Amino acid sequence: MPFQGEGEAPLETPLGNELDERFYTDLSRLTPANLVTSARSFYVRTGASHKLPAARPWTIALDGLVERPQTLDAAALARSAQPMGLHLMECAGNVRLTHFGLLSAAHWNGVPLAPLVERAAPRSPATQVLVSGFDSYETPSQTSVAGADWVFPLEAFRTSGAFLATAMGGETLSPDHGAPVRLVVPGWYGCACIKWVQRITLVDDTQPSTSQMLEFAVRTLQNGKPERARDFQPATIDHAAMPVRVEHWTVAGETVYRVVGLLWGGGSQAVTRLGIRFRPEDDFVPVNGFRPGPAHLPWKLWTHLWKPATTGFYAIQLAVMEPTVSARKMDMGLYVRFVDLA
Ligand SMILES: Nc1nc2c(c(=O)[nH]1)N[C@H]1C(S)=C(S)[C@@H](COP(=O)(O)O)O[C@H]1N2
Ligand SMILES: [Mo]
Repeated sequence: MPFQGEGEAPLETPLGNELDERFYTDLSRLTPANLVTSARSFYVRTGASHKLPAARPWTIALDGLVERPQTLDAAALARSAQPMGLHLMECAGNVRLTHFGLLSAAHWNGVPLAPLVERAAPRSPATQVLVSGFDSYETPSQTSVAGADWVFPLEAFRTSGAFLATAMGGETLSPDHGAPVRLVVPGWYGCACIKWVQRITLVDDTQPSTSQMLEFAVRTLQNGKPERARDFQPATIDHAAMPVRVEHWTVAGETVYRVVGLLWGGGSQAVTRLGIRFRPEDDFVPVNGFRPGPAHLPWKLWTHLWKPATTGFYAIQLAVMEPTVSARKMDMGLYVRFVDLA
């Protein structure tokens, strides 16, 4: 069944240029046996700049409030890169109008960032790290603000397992995904996962928020637009769930619908009860094919057999039926999807 009200943007097709380049992943094809997005299907939000210096060698300055400034060589990082696991990325601006296609999960190779920062020996006033990427384009953007820098609390790299990635899906990073080196911060929105990393600077509490942080303040659910980076909440992804496909079956002459969906976000916090409803005035009922597990990293599929009483227009919404779980965007209705059973 097609989802209604999701715009005309084609999936898995390169669209636009440079800062306005987009590529939307087709999530409807996910199956339990294939939960990994291939490198060529992985979403793109911002393509490689035409001005991107094809600098060989590419180096990353690691300096600021440190005892031992470092110069990281991208080729050396790629040689020492290790498998970092299967991690999901989601754009904080992932919306219904583009089929929620700014969401993908892949295997990454890279180098953990926390030990690299340790090696530079941060000096006492350093409390935060500014990661800066190349972000200058030939074509002015219609929708985005240039500048790609994010400021992280020092301990965030350790707790999140952040790494400098040099490969995705077993392939060297493509230009559009941030070659030669990009940041991946597991559990954080994509806006913090800076591509084309050029500089890593240790800074103190007075560091102002960057244009990228301010651009994404609303979409990462900040309290206003804090002037200082230290007043930003971690841009982590809450629990979220949505249907990715509604299947229509005829079984022994009877019409049955099967809703297949994703559950993701929430770090390593497990979900034991997932609810679903088909009309805003209904109560949530347990998803009948949901198998609670210890964790659902980075994402997991669920199914729900549905026998609607009548034809009509339905709004499918999910909820975590546990009061201690934070699922703000899902609870705001941002992931509701519509089907029309004519
Ligand atoms: N230098 C730079 N890095 C960037 C961006 C950007 O515009 N410039 N966009 C960010 C956003 S908003 C997202 S969602 C992710 C997307 O990464 P992907 O295109 O590889 O999926 O990259 C992030 N890193
Ligand atoms: Mo994003």
